[in-house]
Amino acid sequence: MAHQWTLILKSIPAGCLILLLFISCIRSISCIRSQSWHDSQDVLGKPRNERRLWSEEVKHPLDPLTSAEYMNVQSVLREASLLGGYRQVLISVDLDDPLKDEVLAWKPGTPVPTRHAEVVMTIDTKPRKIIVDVSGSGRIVENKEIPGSGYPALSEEAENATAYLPATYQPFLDSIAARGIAIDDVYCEAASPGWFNVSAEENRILVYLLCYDTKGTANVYMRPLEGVTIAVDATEMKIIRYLDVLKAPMPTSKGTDYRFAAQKGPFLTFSKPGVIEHPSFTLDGHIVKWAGWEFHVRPNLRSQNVISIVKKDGRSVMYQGFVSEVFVPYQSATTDWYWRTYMDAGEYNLGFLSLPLQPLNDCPRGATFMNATFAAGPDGSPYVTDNLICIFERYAGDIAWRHAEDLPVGDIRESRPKMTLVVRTIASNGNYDYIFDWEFQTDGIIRVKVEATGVLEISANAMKYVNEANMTKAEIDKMYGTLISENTIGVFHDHFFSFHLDMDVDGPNNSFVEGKLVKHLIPPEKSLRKSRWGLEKYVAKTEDEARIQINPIEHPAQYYVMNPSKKTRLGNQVSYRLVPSGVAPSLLDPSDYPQIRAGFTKNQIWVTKYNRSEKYAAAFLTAQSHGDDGLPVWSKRNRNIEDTDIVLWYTLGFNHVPCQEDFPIMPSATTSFEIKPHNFFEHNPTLLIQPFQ
Ligand SMILES: *[C@@H]1O[C@H](CO)[C@@H](O)[C@H](O)[C@H]1NC(C)=O
Ligand SMILES: *[C@@H]1O[C@H](CO)[C@@H](O)[C@H](O)[C@H]1NC(C)=O
Ligand SMILES: *[C@@H]1O[C@H](CO)[C@@H](O)[C@H](O)[C@H]1NC(C)=O
Ligand SMILES: *[C@@H]1O[C@H](CO)[C@@H](O)[C@H](O)[C@H]1NC(C)=O
Ligand SMILES: *[C@@H]1O[C@H](CO)[C@@H](O)[C@H](O)[C@H]1NC(C)=O
Ligand SMILES: [Cu+2]
Repeated sequence: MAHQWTLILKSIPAGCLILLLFISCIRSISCIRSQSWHDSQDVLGKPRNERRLWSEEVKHPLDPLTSAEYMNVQSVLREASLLGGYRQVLISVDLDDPLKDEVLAWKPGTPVPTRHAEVVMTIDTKPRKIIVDVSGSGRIVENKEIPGSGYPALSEEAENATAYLPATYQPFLDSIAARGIAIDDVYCEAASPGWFNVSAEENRILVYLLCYDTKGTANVYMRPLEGVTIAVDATEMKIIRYLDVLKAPMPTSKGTDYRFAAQKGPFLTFSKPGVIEHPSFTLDGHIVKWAGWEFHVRPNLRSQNVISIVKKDGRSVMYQGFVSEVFVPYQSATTDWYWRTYMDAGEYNLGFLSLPLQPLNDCPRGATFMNATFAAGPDGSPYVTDNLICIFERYAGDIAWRHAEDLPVGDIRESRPKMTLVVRTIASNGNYDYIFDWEFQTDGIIRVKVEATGVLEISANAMKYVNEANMTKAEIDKMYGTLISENTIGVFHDHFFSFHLDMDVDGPNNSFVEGKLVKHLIPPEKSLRKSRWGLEKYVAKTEDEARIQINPIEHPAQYYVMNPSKKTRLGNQVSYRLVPSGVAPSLLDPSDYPQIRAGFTKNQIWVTKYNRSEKYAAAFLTAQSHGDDGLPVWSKRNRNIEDTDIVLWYTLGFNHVPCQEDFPIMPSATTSFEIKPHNFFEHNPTLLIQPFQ
């Protein structure tokens, strides 16, 4: 979930950050407002020790928009009177990818296809997509209402301005007075409320506010104004519904501070890790080359980054991979909690939420950082987020392969180090931080790792609860979570991450294969063995046949994306295998509104026919969406997916039962999956790794 501090922090006017007061907040925001694009460049120009990539040159069709292109968009919009007018809200500007065919046909060194920007706005609350041709002096080539029930991500202004409304709203002032909280200590942030088919809330862009008492702690999320619900119409900038169902005092701030400066020691210290002084990857614009891998990586407002045109040893593996959606439903149905069913990518834009990666601790020494130029509302001015992405070579002490034996002809002691290349981004979604790694291995595996860390969204609805031993079972059930500190409940919730994996294994036309592991009984006359397993492969013909709930115990299987017209020298079908992990069910009922909206969580695997418009699993318009668009709807079209361009969707997840170790800050919880070559190479592709001497 999001809040306005992201937009303050990311532009680093250091003098006006920290205080979480309404008043200083206004100051901070004017700080960023007055900061022009050129100031940002000055920030960027500061000498640093890290290598840094920040290309403002378009060398490749998929390179992100440059500041000049953003400014071109801005002037085109201004000319068309689309900026700042009555109820005209600019939400985002990003590259509109050229057609896949054009990108694949493009040859380095030749002019790139015409560059287009995709502008998302709401005009009189109606979402619109405006495509601007940014070549020459620029022009609008498309300006259309976006179909579908939802809204785009919260606008910067909505996030900002709505958070101030409670300060002048008498019922709210009464609520904080009843809790003994001073208005100057209150901090509110905007959250997207989901959709619950409540007629009073239809056809409005809504923001719900979550407010906290900042007194005595930097860990504001540990001191929520429990019981308070503030629903705001973000267009009218008006509170339309206010509830305070719990006049309870706040939990104490004791023990909530996790900052280093607040710890007393003794500290756990480590010697400085070794540095890979001369990493063996190269960067040319946004193209990364390492150990036979080649791919394009770019910052992206919605999914943080997009990895494109991934090749190994010159052969195509994947056209594009990115985080398609995130879904975090909390498992409490009380009046002040039921709506907390966040979709962080579509509702907030993960790239927009990003704060700069910190050298040394976010990414190891020797990492290369990539800055991002983004543009968002209200006027589409470009701004820079430093260190959005880091790329580094990793040696974690692991082994790529080894073998040892004592032979009459001489002993064998062969072992090869496992080196990998990591592309990392971290989204700071309000209380939570999500670390996304794309890790490329020498053996052809791409490991996609997600780590959730940060601070829990807690409930303070437990004033009399300081020890479960004093509670009845009914009282424990009514916490909908775990007591993680005195009067502090970590509420049950899930984390789902949908990945869009447009696999192009040795070319765009692929098939999806489910290889079922099947038990065979063996008659007694055939063998002393009574059973064995064998592999039965099914090629999915339609989207229907590729909706899979992974169940390794009852339905063991392997999953491949195969190129039906490519075979190895031994006649095996050239494939990449999806190796699932982090399999978690969504236990919400299919009729429950959040589940309708996040229907993609029903299956871990989906395969769809490639369609340029079908990128985001919970639809392009996600906020307050009704589930009338998105992956389940596309899949229901039941298109042919055999020997054609297909997209593999994988949903990684975990059901989070908080525990005391998650307080006051949560140790990283890690999940990952792999895409792994399977009869793609003729033999182990890592034979040529030279051992360390
Ligand atoms: C944020 O809100 C404050 C107070 O209402 C206002 O002064 C400021 O201009 C707003 N900034 C933006 C970007 O809307
Ligand atoms: C929403 O509510 C209306 C009116 O009560 C009802 O007709 C409709 O079926 C509901 N929609 C969903 C998806 O449940
Ligand atoms: C609560 O439980 C703890 C641990 O069993 C016990 O020491 C304490 O006396 C109990 N307090 C009350 C008020 O029952
Ligand atoms: C491509 O996707 C869009 C959006 O879902 C849809 O309107 C269109 O019909 C799709 N085209 C095909 C050929 O499936
Ligand atoms: C891929 O398959 C489509 C049909 O789905 C066909 O039109 C196209 O020619 C094929 N492309 C290649 C490169 O084989
Ligand atoms: Cu969690």
